[in-house]
Parts: sequence; C-alpha cells; structure tokens
Amino acid sequence: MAPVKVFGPAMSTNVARVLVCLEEVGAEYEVVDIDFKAMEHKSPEHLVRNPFGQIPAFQDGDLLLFESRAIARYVLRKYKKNEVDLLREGDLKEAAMVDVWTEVDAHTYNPAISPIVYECSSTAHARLPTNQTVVDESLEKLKNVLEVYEARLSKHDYLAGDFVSFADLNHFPYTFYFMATPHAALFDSYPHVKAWWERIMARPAVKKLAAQMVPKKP
Ligand SMILES: N[C@@H](CCC(=O)N[C@@H](CS)C(=O)NCC(=O)O)C(=O)O
Repeated sequence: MAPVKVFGPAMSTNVARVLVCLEEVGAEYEVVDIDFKAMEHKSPEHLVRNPFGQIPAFQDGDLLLFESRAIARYVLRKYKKNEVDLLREGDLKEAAMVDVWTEVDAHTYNPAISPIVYECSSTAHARLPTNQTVVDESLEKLKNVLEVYEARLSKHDYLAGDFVSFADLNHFPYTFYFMATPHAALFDSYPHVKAWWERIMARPAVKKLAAQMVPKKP
C-alpha cells in the first residue's frame, strides 16, 4: 500500500504536529516539500489539497485533508494500537480530558508562546527587528498559563492524566522552538512543567522529529 503523504517541511510547526503522530504510531509516510519561496503553497495543485493555501496538507489514497490537528487525529485513529493510544477514545472521560487539554494548547498556550517564537526566530530577524513589546506581553501571558500547567502537572504526569496523549504531543513544536530562544530559562521556574517537557522530549518519536527541525535561533 502506498504510504500516506504529508505536504510541507518538517521544520514547520503545524507539519511537525502531524509528523510526530505518524512517528508515534510507526506509520509509513512520505514528506513532500512545498517551496514557499516559489509560492507553491498558493499553486492550483496545492489549493486542491488545502483551499487556504497553507501547509500541512495530507493525502491517503483519495482522501485529502488539511488542518494539522484534524490530520493528526485521523492518523492516530487509523493506526491506533493498544500500546499507542493517544486519543483514549475507548474511555469517554479520558478522551474528554484529551480534548480539554488539546483545546487549551490551541486556544491558550499557543497564542501565548507562538509570538515569542516568531519574534525571536532568525527568519523573523531577517525581515524585521524583534518587537520587544509583543515579546514582553506574550511572556506575561505565558507565565499565567504555565502557573495553571504547574498546578495540573503537580497532580498528574501528563496533561490529560497519568498517560501520555495527543494533548501533550501538541505542545511539542512550539515549545521546542521556544527552548531555542533567550527565554527558555522561564521553564526552570515551573519544575513540574519542566519535568513534563523532558518526558516529552525523551520520546523516540519526538527525538526523531526534533533532529529534523532547525531551531529558529535568536
Ligand atoms: N490551522 C492550520 C494553520 C496552518 C498554518 O498556519 N500554516 C502556515 C505554516 S506553519 C502556512 O501555511 N502559512 C502560509 C500562509 O498562510 O499563507 C493548521 O493547524 O494546519
């Protein structure tokens, strides 16, 4: 059977979210690069895959998907094994907790951390100087979020409970790049969050992806 295809480079945060799930379940896949400089993401071929002209896009036979979280859920459902059950859909309450913390990542954690990553990245520097106001405001937001995470992770090893899940993995791409910014030491003030992050980084699937992602150094 032909492997599934992921369109977009591994170094993109939203692409990495999909790839780390494919690695976790041990699925075969092919990464098809999309050349942003050549505006390939806005080409008619790519707009068929993703009508918003964004990456990632995904193909499994005649199925075309976009939106990284939806793609990742498809992957986790399709290749679910007893030893790799990252959505916990066999248990209503556990699945609900996975959903809660997946939403927290999308709507609370990401909006706080992503502007810092963006402002401190070398690609942003090539275009514009760092907007320190944005960084400072985002750091304040991130501290408030990390306080909640610290309380949660002092009671459980992972966000949804005492089991690793899709909710934890969702945090990997932006946190990985955040750790390459001058603000990485912020996590030292939250020991349970730091230990959780180290547990995520120790996963073979995460290590493999991390090696392919070029940190956006300040
Ligand atoms: N919500 C989308 C966001 C996708 C997204 O923002 N992709 C960026 C790269 S990480 C992109 O393609 N940007 C180019 C553009 O918007 O024109 C997802 O999770 O897949």
